[in-house]
Parts: sequence; structure tokens; C-alpha cells
Amino acid sequence: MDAYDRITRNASEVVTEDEVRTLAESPDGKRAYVGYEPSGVLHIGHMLTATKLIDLQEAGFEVTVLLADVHAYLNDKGTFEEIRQTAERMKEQFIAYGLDEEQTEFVLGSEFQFDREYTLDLHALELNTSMSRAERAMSEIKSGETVKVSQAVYPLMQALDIVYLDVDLAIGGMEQRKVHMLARDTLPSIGEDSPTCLHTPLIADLGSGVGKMSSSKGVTISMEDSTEDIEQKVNSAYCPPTADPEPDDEGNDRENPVLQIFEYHVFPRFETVVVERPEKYGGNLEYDDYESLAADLESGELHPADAKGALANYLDELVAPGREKIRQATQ
Ligand code: NAL
Repeated sequence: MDAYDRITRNASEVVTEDEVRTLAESPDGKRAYVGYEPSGVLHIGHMLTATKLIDLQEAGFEVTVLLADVHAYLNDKGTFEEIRQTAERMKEQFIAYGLDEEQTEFVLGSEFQFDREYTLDLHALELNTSMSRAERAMSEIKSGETVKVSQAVYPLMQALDIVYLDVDLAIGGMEQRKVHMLARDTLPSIGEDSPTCLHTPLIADLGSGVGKMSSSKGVTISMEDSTEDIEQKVNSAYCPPTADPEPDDEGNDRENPVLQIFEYHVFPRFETVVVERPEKYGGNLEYDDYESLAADLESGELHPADAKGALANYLDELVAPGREKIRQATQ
């Protein structure tokens, strides 16, 4: 796989393709960053961008993970003290998940976001941004119903962080795209370049296939889940024998979350996927790529129950090191 293909595999979009092609010509020493509001426990959404960071490390990038403590505070996620304490635990879980400790720099937002120069640049961005634009940028991120002033400041700080962390490629889930578009449009107003961005897909709710999986509602997988939790959640997942299900009765789009997790979490981390089956049902199946597994599910060669059994095993293997870290920390 060439550098461009590795950088962009499984991405929902890159902005812009030409800019990423230029980065791919000499990725060594380039810097990619992702930021997360500290939440204490890594869930499958964090793991998706983390898998992309591992791709980028393999392509030669250096990776910065911003533990966005001030952002979490602005987004009403708790007291500043609580948030700070969860940030450290989250860092250990990222490393357990497979981020290279040597190639990954972890930064707390509060280390630089209270500097005078940063604050003045922030106010300059505030002067150059309408309230409605900032509010729109937060539509997929904000907690709560009413928009607080803090939540309008939030995307501008996210834009500024891209400058202060000296980032060549900004990574985020698709829910971050409006913030990144705001950053691309407004940073030139303070004399900075528009950042290049890469967005990872959102996985559908495991139980219904409708909407996106989130930590706040529906069924998700986290590093706190036991082997039995994972088996139970995956076994009751929505998994029709197709990658392209019909909308539900209310007309909502549906995805196949089992196939999505194979595509975005399992195949990028394991070279082959083995589905164990008793001899009387045809014996084990082995797949080298996502497409052949999806084709077998569609044709009926692979039964959804067997696909789920295999998925639970691989997810358990991905989660196990982080689960162990959590166990050690709480003993
Ligand atoms: C991501 C977040 C907060 C600040 C950032 C600054 C720079 C780059 C990425 C950042 C968190 C993200 C979330 N908005 O929803 O978790």
C-alpha cells in the first residue's frame, strides 16, 4: 500500500485530496493530531480515530493527542478537577490500545491555552466569527440543549489549537467536520494557513443500526466492558445479511454496525480474520479482507450469528489491554 492509500484508507473524507497527496510525498516527520475531551474510559469512537493514528504512525507521521481538558470544561462535562483526573487515565488506555509510546505526544490543552498570546489570538478569532457560525459548528458536539457562550468559544479554540500544536494533518470523526471547516475559513483572518483535515466514519448504533453510536445513548463498546459484556452486546446487535440495509419503518437510514466494526476496527488491526465454525457447519472460514467477509454474509455462506461470534472475539482482543489498565488503576 502506498503512503497516500495508507493515510486515507477507511476515511470518510479528506480536505483536500491535493493537500493530502502533498503530505503523502514526504510523510516522515509530519505531524498529525487528534483531540479528545477526556472522558475517563475509551469507547469505540475514540478507538476508531486511534486506529487511524496507528496507520499514520506506520506511514511515518508523528502523532499528537490533545487531551482537551479545557474544551470538556467549556462543553459542560464536569468540574475542571474531575476532568483533569480522567485525562491521565485516558492516556494510559490509548497506549494500551496500540499507539506507539515513542511516536505519540500527549498534550493537555490547559498547558498552553491560558497563555496571553493564545488568549489574544482567540479574541481575534472571536471578532472574525459570527455567533451563528460558531453555533452551527457545534451541532454534533455540544452537550445539552441550549447553546452556552462557552460552547461558541469552543470551536474557535479548537481551530487555534491546530495552529499552536503545529499540525500538518487534523484528524477527527465526521462529527468534527464543521469545526474543521470553520477553522479552514477563519484561520486565514488571523494570518494562518487553512488546516488539512481527515475525517473518520461514524459507526451506527450497535442495537438498531440507526443513527450514530455514542457513549451517551444506545449501545456502545468501551474498554470497561468485560468479555461477557462484549459477547452480549455483539450477539444482540443489528446484523441483517447485507452491508446496505433498508431504512427502518420511520424512514431512518440504517447501516450494518457489525460489518462496519469489521471494516473499520478489525481488518485494519488483524491481517486475517478467522470465523470459527464446527465441522458439521462447514468448518472455519478465513478472510484476508473486509470485502470477502461482507460478500459471504450477503450470499448466506457466512451466518450473522457466526459473524457476531468472531466479531466479539476480535473486539475482546482489542479491548483487553486497556481493560487491564483500568483494572490495575482501580485496585
Ligand atoms: C478536539 C477536541 C477539542 C479540542 C481540539 C483541539 C484541537 C484538535 C482537536 C480537538 C475534542 C473534540 C470532541 N471536539 O468532540 O471530542
